[in-house]
Amino acid sequence: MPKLPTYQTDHQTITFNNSNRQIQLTIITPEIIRVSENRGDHGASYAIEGDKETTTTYTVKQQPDHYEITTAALTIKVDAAMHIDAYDAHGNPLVTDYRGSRTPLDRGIDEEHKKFVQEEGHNVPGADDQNNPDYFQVVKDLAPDEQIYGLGDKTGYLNKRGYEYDDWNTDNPAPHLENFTRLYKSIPVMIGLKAGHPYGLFFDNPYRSHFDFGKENPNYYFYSAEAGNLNYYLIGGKTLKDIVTNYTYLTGRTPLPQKWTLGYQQSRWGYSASQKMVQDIVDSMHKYDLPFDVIHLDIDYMRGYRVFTWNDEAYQGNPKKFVTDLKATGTKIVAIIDPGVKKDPGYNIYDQGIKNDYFVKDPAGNVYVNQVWPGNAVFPDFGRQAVQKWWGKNDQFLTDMGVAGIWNDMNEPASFQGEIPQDIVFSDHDQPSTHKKMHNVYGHNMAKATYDGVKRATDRRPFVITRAAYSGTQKYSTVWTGDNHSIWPHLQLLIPQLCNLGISGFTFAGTDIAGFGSDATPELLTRWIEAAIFSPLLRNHSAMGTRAQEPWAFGEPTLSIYRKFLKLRYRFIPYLYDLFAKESKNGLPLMRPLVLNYEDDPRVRNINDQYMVGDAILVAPIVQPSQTKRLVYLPAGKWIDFWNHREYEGKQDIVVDAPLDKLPMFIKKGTILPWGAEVDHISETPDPTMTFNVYGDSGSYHHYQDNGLDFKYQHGEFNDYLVNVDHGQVSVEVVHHGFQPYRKITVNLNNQPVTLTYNSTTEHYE
Ligand code: MIG
Repeated sequence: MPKLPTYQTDHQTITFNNSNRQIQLTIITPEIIRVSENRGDHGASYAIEGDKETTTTYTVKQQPDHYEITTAALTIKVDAAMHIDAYDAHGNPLVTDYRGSRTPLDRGIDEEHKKFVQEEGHNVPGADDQNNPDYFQVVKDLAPDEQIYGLGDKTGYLNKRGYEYDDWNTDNPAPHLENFTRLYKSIPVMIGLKAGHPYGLFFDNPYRSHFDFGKENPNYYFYSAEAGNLNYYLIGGKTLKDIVTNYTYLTGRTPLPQKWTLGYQQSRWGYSASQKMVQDIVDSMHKYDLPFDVIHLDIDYMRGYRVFTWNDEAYQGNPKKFVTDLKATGTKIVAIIDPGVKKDPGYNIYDQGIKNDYFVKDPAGNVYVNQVWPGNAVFPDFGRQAVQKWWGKNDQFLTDMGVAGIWNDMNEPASFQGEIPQDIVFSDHDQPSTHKKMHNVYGHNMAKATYDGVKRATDRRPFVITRAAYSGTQKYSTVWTGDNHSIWPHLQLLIPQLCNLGISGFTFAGTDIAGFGSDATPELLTRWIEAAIFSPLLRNHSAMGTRAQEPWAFGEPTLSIYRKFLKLRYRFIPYLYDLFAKESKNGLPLMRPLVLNYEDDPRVRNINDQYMVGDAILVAPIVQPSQTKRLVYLPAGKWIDFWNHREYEGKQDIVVDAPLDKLPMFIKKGTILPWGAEVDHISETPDPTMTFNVYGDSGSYHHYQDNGLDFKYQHGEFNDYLVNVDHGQVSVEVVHHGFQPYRKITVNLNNQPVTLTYNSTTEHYE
């Protein structure tokens, strides 16, 4: 029998040694165990901040042919060959090493073809190049009944099984379809169900890497990386929800946003070239009675695309006045900032960066130049504290103008004259490193710098939107899915894409409504606003030169339908905000795949055209042209049609009518939902009243209220209401009281309103 490795324990780390390898297991919590092998890379994690290890009891047991490391939730077996196998508390296998050797597909590919595939961006052979001396791979068993979710913003379907992906952030303008292996973000987490047993697997290594989920061979899946340490986390839990909660415990959760960020946002590349164009959009929003909160300024507001400048002449010499006046009427401005700094001696940002040595350099020590929007440009070295501080401080140029949020683009980083070479010197936690290592965390570091800068400057909850991201960026920034197109497949894509982002920790996400590139049609625009109406970030954005797609662009009936859905969105903002308050504690996304709520039901394990909002709302949009009826799968329970209140038994497929102006929606029976007042934007003054709708005759619900702006809630300035309905008996309690309560609360019970008034003497609703 082969000899078992020796081992030592040091607190919660167990180090296994044999003649050629040293592998460590670190018990982070009973449900999270890290597996690592030092392969010479150093530098701390970008995804995980602070010490996550909690005091955990565990045992190490020696069996004849393996060791067993056991916590309350997980057992890891380590054998003589250092295979690592993880089981849940009942002995069900979760993540086990594949014992065979890989049998790669013969792709019959010649060199010319390889180059073509690479240029098309469909594949990055580098990440699975077994001839590279730094290459390593982790190959695990794939069960016949196993689904794999997560991985952030990847294209394709909810269940990633059968597909391959790469992590190497890229900006590819071609329509993102299911054969794309990579997009703008690298979020290397798998959330899996193996024979119905949930697990998570997080590979925390920013180098270029590759995932194959049974495409090469249905018996295994593998992860490979071009360099870096072996460093992965095995995550257990009783449910898929526990897995997401544990993963976000590790990498962080989206903090509570300002409430107005949940309002409707209108954008188009080109508006911001003049004050008049922006004003015209604002005026049209008002004229057509469309509720909204934000207008975005794309790159045209700057002087020659120089970041942290404003083309004042196009804004009547006083952009600050413009932004401030808009704010007074309830409209917020979000402005874009790219990382590339125009190479332009005499321009203050360039000069400061050169003087302080803030830009990345080639190995010979010359500042590296590539091209982006301003022409020749240089790139801040965001892996350095001083550079992050400087950048964050520059954001004050915008916040001082009254700009309410910052949109970070091009931070993969994208560049027009070929990709930045791998050996360009980028810092890694202040130590010299390379683009090869820092590429995938560039956007993360930029977003963090922006978040910190805006927080320091405003003391509001920063609203940052980023295109590139790494695991953990959710702590700092909202994301959007980049340059989609006005095509039906991209309307279809938004459901699995936002659901997978959500269970990968990125709950605050959205797609460009009606598509960025290509030309929208009235029907596509209509179905898109319906499908996306619960997407946490709700923004219509398009590329200059494409057909206009503002709500009014196609006249009636598109405008009226669009208006109806925007008004509906605002009614649901209190519910969405409640979900954010919960998410900031448990990491569970707002918009979620059905499998997250009903993992035991095999029917929901790859539903790509329905989603849920929290636990209460099931949404089944129309995502095909000319379709006016569809099949909807209702999972266990009883469901109430939102529009006509008809009740359905779950665990069945039903056919619903969905004419152009209807979004099929079902509310879980027994739910109480807050129902915001009809408003034209989210006001900064507290709502005086609140309404709750009851679906059924019993239920209970926690509702959260605070000022929706700053960090006072962290010092107790919020209310937590408990609304209870028991067979028609209504009660409301303020279980945490730290904010001005609603004067009146109305609970609609089977269309019978019950109104309660706050008695400030007894501090009760009566
Ligand atoms: O190379 O700033 O994804 O939203 O409108 C294109 C112009 C640069 C890409 C972003 C898009 C934005 C556009 N940008």
